[in-house]
Parts: sequence; structure tokens; C-alpha cells
Amino acid sequence: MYRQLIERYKQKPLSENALKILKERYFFKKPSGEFVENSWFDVCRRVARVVAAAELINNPRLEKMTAAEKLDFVRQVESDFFDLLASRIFLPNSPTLFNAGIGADYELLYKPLEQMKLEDYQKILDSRNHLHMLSACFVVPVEDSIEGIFNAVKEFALITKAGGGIGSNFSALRPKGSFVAGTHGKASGPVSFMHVFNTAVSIVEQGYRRRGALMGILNIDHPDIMEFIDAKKGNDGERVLKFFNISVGIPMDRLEILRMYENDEEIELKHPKWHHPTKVKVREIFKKMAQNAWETGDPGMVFLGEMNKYYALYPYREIISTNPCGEIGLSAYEACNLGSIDLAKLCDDKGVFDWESFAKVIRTAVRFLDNVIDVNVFPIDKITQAVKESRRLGLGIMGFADMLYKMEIPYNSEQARSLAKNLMAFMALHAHEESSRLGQEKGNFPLFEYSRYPNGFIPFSMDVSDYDDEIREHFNTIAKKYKRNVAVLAIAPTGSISNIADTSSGLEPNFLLAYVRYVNKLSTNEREPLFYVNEVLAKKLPENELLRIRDRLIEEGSLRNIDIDERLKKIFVVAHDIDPLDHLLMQEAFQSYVDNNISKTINVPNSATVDDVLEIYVEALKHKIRGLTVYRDGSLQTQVLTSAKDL
Ligand code: TTP
Ligand code: GDP
Ligand code: 5AD
Repeated sequence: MYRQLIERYKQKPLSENALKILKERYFFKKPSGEFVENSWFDVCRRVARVVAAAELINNPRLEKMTAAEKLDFVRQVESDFFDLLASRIFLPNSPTLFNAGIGADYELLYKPLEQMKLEDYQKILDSRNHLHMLSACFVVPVEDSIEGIFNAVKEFALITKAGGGIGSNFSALRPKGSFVAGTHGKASGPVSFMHVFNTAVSIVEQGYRRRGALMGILNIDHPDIMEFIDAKKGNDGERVLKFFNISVGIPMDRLEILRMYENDEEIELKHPKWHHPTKVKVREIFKKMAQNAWETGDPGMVFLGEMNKYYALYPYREIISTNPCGEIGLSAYEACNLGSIDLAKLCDDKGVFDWESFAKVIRTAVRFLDNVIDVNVFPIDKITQAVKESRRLGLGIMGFADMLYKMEIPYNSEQARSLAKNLMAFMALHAHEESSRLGQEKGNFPLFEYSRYPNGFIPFSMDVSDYDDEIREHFNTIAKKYKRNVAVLAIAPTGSISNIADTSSGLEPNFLLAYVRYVNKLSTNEREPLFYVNEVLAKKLPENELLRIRDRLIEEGSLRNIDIDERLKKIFVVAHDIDPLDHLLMQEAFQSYVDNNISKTINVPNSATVDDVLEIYVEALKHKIRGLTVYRDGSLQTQVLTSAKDL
């Protein structure tokens, strides 16, 4: 089954859209602009080869092998990785696709597998340079001193240059107006310094590939919280803090904030350098958050307390911030590399899901992502160290909405949520079993003994799934002894890689069923139209039906107001056909089996009021989720990410 599946999708041609994105940003080019790579398989060969070479660094088993056995082993690993990538059933995050192999001799990167020698793999490893950076997610601490702040600015610049997205929690900075001893002056506060970071990152970019992407967090009990919530107000096109997503941090139990909200209590705002007692009603904070989110899409909320509750290294280490889209909470200087499995490709046209192949894909993907850690080069030594100590991974999914279309299950249904839990529980089980197996084969993550795993800790909340007994059994037995990675799962937005995979993004519903997309070439600024109709819909609708509705579908994006079979309308829902609560419940369903976090946007219609948005913020506190982003259709939002749609 697995082989057939791989072959089927290896042979499937890439869409014009996917090829355009690859050509614009992913194919290796010489400094002259001449393409070194011309096909998706070229990219896959390079990436699979570099990531397989990690076995020479991290696999003690190889030490006991003869040279011939070693070579066979590494080639086999390369071949397994190549198949996975070439079929586009699994893709790593963009930096891995961009940067793997940078610095190596082209001849070695692309020659046929049968001609590879052991020393070729070694040469590839030896030629990695300072831009061989394969991770998407970073967190940098910002200390309360001019030196600390500007040191962090430098770190932001170096990480952006290498292609990573960065988050920081600015709560350590003393509030605006507090006393500065050295100069007898007054501090200008965290928000003012965020502008410095924004400006620095606006100037640094990763060549033709990516611009900066930042997350700024301020905790709900920081004295400058109200100013922070307003920090992106006045977004008017030439946008304020353009490179930042901002989020209010909830470091305490979210239920504590819910209680204060419901009892209309005040929260004490504090900082060690702040000597004026200040209190503000939690309801006032939430009202301001809702008002601004209604206007601009910012701020979101991040439940740092909830993240630490499920963090296997807490309290030895503490999660202080997330990366720009929220799917990974990290401690100081930690980084994380991501990868996503396309669920839609694991489901055939009759709606039958191939669980056996799913298990095999999960296990190979965990090995792949774990290898990425060992071939990664970071621009800052403290990051190298923190990453090696915890070996955090973020394996997730994409194509969920397209899979549901194939199965004819509405996204906004209990059936879809129950399926989400089963899929994610199955994934958690296999991914964690693989991480423990790798622990046994290659060694545990170095801080394992300081973690909660030896006590039988389960790093997610669980709900009800078919795999609960097996999951409990795993964490109560083998995981007490072996674990290669502090955390393994995360659901990313997959903004770019889902386009390369020609599938729906992350766990999100499709945004539109049909559209015209303008791709703007970064190099020349020309805009080109690309026409797109959802592939599953096109298969399920008779051709004449599709032709009949095509123009209206392009205009409206949804089937909602089109004269068509009611059953199809229920199945082929898009983001705006779905109630905000159903969005939230889907986020919770997945989160119950994810150890890191999930990137999810709660879409609300343009007609939603500020009170509607407020209700979602309060409702979110009642659910086992790790954060919230609300976007009201048509509101002004700084789009931090360069999704293909906005290029
Ligand atoms: P520091 O550089 O630590 O200042 P300091 O060592 O003179 O003072 P102290 O002994 O009180 O720490 O900066 C402290 C904070 O004040 C930090 O958040 C940056 C901020 N700050 C300003 O906003 N403006 C300034 O001109 C200075 C010097 C600091
Ligand atoms: P993809 O791998 O490119 O599809 O990335 P995702 O959309 O899944 O985003 C995953 C993470 O990558 C985000 O949370 C960010 O940390 C980072 N990221 C995404 N887009 C950008 C970008 O345009 N610039 C930078 N610097 N980082 C990004
Ligand atoms: N907090 C967390 N994630 C955010 N995103 C946008 N703003 C925020 C925020 N404040 C994420 C959304 C979406 C991606 C494009 O960016 O979750 O998935």
C-alpha cells in the first residue's frame, strides 16, 4: 500500500502554482541568477541527501558497521526521505527546503544515489556554512538593559538573515516612565523598543526568499499592557509594527483570568522596577483587546501557563514566548524545526483513509526532523546549545480540509472533530513511540533526566480517542526511559508548503473554493493571474455543473448562495461558512493530542460586532487551547507572512 501511494503521488505533476512558487523562491540559483535546480525532484534529492547525512553524526549504530554497511544504510535513509518528499506527502518547513545543502559542491548534491560514496556524504557535512539554517521557529529573550535590548536586536537580525521567524516576550522591560538609575532618566518602555526591533528586521531579509516575521508578547499583568494592546492601532496600509504579530501573554492559569473576568475583578499590574500600585479591570483589558482585534486582527492571546503545564521540562525550563504564528512555545534561545504530513493524500477518492501508510509516514518523518537538528547550523551559539539540549520537533498536518471534502464530512460537525481527535491521537502515539525508539537507538535528549518523562508524564491534555489506552501505556512504560525529543508535534499554518503540496493549509478550512490569485514576482514586481478551483470539488461535481457555477464561484468563493445540492453545500464549507465556536472547537479537538501548539485563525464575518469578538476571547479561556487569533473578514490586518496569495 505504502509503495503504491508513494509512486502515485511521485508521478502526479505539480500544479502551475506550486511550480511558480518553487521557481521564485526555492530552487537553488547561482549568484548570476542561473538556476541550479529545475525540478521538484532536484530539491528533494538535495534535501533528502543532506538530512540523511546526519546519520553519520548521530547514529552510534554506524560505529559498529563496516564501511560498505554504513554506505548502504545512509543511502537507504536518503532513499526513504526522497520518496517522502518527492510524493509531497510530507514536507519540512521552508528553511529546510531553502537552505539544506548551502555551501556544498553541486556535483555532490545531485549525482545519482548509486554513485554516492561515504566520503561524499562527509564532504557535504563538512561544507555547511553559517547560512545552513533549517529551522522556522525561534525565541530570543530580551533583558531589561540597553545592552541586553540591543544584543537581542542583533540576534533578531542574524536569525532573520538566515530565514527564521522570531518571538520575544518583552515583559522583562521596565514600564514606560520608570526610573533608570544610571542616567537618572526615565525608561521609554517595551512598546517603544519594539519599534527598534521592527525597524532592524525591516532592513534585513533573506535574499529573494523571505522577509522577517516576528511575534511580540507582553504579559497581561505588565504595567504597559494597555499601551501594548494599542501598539498596532492605526494600521493604515503603511503599517505600524508591520513585521510583528502581537499577543497578550497569559502566564497564569487561564481559568484564573476567566474567574477574574466573570467576577469583574481588577488585576494588579507589576514589574520589579515599578513602584506605583496600578490596577486595571480584567474586563477593560479584554474590551480593548476585542476592539483592536475587531479593527486590525491584533492582538491575539497566548496561554503561556497552559503551555508550561504540558511542557516536559517545566519548571527546570520555562516557555516564555512563541514563534510568530504561535504553533511553538519555546524557552530562551530555543529553536524548532517543523514538518507537515498531507492528510488529503492519505485519503483515496472514495474517502478511505490509509492508516497503515500514515503510521509509516509519521515514523519516517520523525526520523527526518530529528536528523535536521544535527545538520542545522545556527548563527548564535546559545541557540545551538539550547536546541541540542531539548531536541524539540514540530511534526504536524496539512490538507485536513481537503481530506474532509474527500470523505464528505462537514468541517463544522461533531463527526469531523471526533475524526480530528483520532487522527491526532494516532499521530501522537506513533510519533512519540518513534521518538522513544530513537532515544533507545541514538540517545535521549540531554536534559531527559531533568524532565517529567521519567515520572510518566503525558505532554498533552487528551480527550476521548480510540488510542487513549495505548498512549497512556506508552507514557507509563517506555517513555519513562527513552525519549529523543522534549516535544514532537505541532500544527503550523503551512502557508507556503501547502501550496507546494497543492493541498489545504494546516488544520484550516479552505478560505475559498475558487479564486484568481495574483502572484507578484519579488524580483520584477510584475503581477500574474493564476486561476484555481478546489481540486476535490472539481472531481465531485459533474463538469457541466462546474461550468454552470464557475463564474459565481470565483466571485463568491463559497457555495453558500449558489443554487446547488444542499448536501454539497454542507460538505464544501469554507472558513466564513463556519461558526466561530466551531473553529474554536476544532482547535481544541486537535490540541488535545498535540504537545506543542497549533496555529489557527478564528474567522468571523465582516458584520461581527466588537461584542461578538469579545465573546470569543472570553469563550477561548474556557477551552483547552494554547492561544487565540481572531480575524474579522475585511478588517485591516498587517499580514506578517508572505503567503503565496500576497506575494
Ligand atoms: P540600563 O541600560 O540597564 O540602564 P542603567 O543600568 O543605567 O539603569 P539601572 O541600574 O536602573 O538598570 O536600562 C534599564 C532600562 O531602561 C531598560 O529597559 C532600557 C531603559 N532605558 C530607556 O528607556 N532609555 C534610556 O535612555 C536608558 C539609558 C534606558
Ligand atoms: P512554511 O514552511 O513556509 O509553509 O511556513 P508556515 O506558514 O507553516 O509557518 C511556520 C513558521 O515559519 C512561522 O510560525 C514562522 O515562525 C516562520 N515563517 C513563516 N513565514 C515566514 C516568513 O515569511 N518569514 C520568516 N522570517 N519566517 C516565516
Ligand atoms: N498570535 C498567534 N498567531 C498569530 N497569527 C497571526 N497573528 C497571530 C497572533 N497574534 C498567525 C495565525 C495564522 C498565521 C498566518 O499567523 O494563526 O495561522
